Amino acid sequence: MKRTSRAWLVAPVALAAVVAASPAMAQSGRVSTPNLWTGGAGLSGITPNSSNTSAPSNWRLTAGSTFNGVQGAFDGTALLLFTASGLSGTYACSGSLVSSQYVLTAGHCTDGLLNMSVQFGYTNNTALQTRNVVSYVQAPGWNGTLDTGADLALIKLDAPVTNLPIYKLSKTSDLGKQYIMTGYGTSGTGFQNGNPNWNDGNYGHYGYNVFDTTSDVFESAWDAATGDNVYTAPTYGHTYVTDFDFYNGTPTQQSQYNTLQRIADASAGSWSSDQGLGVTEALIAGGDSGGGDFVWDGSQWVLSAVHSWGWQFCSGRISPGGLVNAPSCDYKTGNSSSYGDLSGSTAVYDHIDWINSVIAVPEPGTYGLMLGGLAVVGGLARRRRA
Ligand SMILES: [Ca+2]
Ligand SMILES: [Ca+2]
Ligand SMILES: [Ca+2]
Repeated sequence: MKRTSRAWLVAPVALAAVVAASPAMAQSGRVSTPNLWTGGAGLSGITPNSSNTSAPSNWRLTAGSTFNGVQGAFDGTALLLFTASGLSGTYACSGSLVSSQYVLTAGHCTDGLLNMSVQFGYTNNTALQTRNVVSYVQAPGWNGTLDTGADLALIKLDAPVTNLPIYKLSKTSDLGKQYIMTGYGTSGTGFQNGNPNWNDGNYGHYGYNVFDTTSDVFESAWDAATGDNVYTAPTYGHTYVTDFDFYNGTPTQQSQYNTLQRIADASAGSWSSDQGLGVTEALIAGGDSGGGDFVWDGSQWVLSAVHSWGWQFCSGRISPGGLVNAPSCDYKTGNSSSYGDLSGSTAVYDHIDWINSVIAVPEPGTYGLMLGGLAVVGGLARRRRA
């Protein structure tokens, strides 16, 4: 097996706060590029991060917010601002705390990394805690190729954080489950043409969706039907795929923009995809790369997957005169995270051993060792008293 894991070390360096002026990148096919951070542009003209019809402020990821009765449930989600070789400017990704000193993010957020700040619970330009990154390790197999299931990296903080949630990792496939996505990326409405924006960039955002299938399943079914050659073999794990279902109460349009079901129908696929979660349905956009998808296990939020890519799959594929002579399932073209677009997230359950080997999370088998250590401490204390 090819192994391309890399380690890296730098002195902590403060990041420039605001950098602008980078040309918009041409976006076709899957996109995993982190987004240029322009510092947030004030709060006028706010648009929600999803199809939510309620006030956008209801959908901000504000510090201390309660989800399923867990106060501050996502305060362990971080805004990552960084510079990297080959990228001009300061870029944004997102990440999730998996030990007191490690954050799990996307592998592509660390390619060529020069320096990075990590801001937990970032709300209205204030973070609960801020750290710098001293090193990173990319997942074995990450070489810049999306859909191999290896778009993960662990970044080490310069000092441990305290009193923030440390997320447990999902140990099984969460296919078919509803999840909540978190991140500090750009926001949009699903109706927009062109790039989502940073109008609400002073806040993180959240929304809901469903893991409908994995990328290898839908891509290989599609290729078998079309010869389109979109398939990438999942060498190291799996990538969950989600569609951004349309919602405004119009049933025919809900069906039209139910992309994953339409792909299944067009390719004799083995999955199914419902018409979405109504006003709570959302999709990631630029800057959300590396952020977490969480499932509820009955008592806590568990980190299930890490945002990897967005894909305007329908554009030019299912359209009038295309594979099926029917309306397109892409509501708007352009890198818009519009209705009908897809996102992919790297499943963490395939990578538990690697993650634990880096962050040294105590497993039940090591409790004995820990207790032994405590006994030694106790012995020392007794000796001092004697
Ligand atoms: Ca969906
Ligand atoms: Ca759907
Ligand atoms: Ca689109």
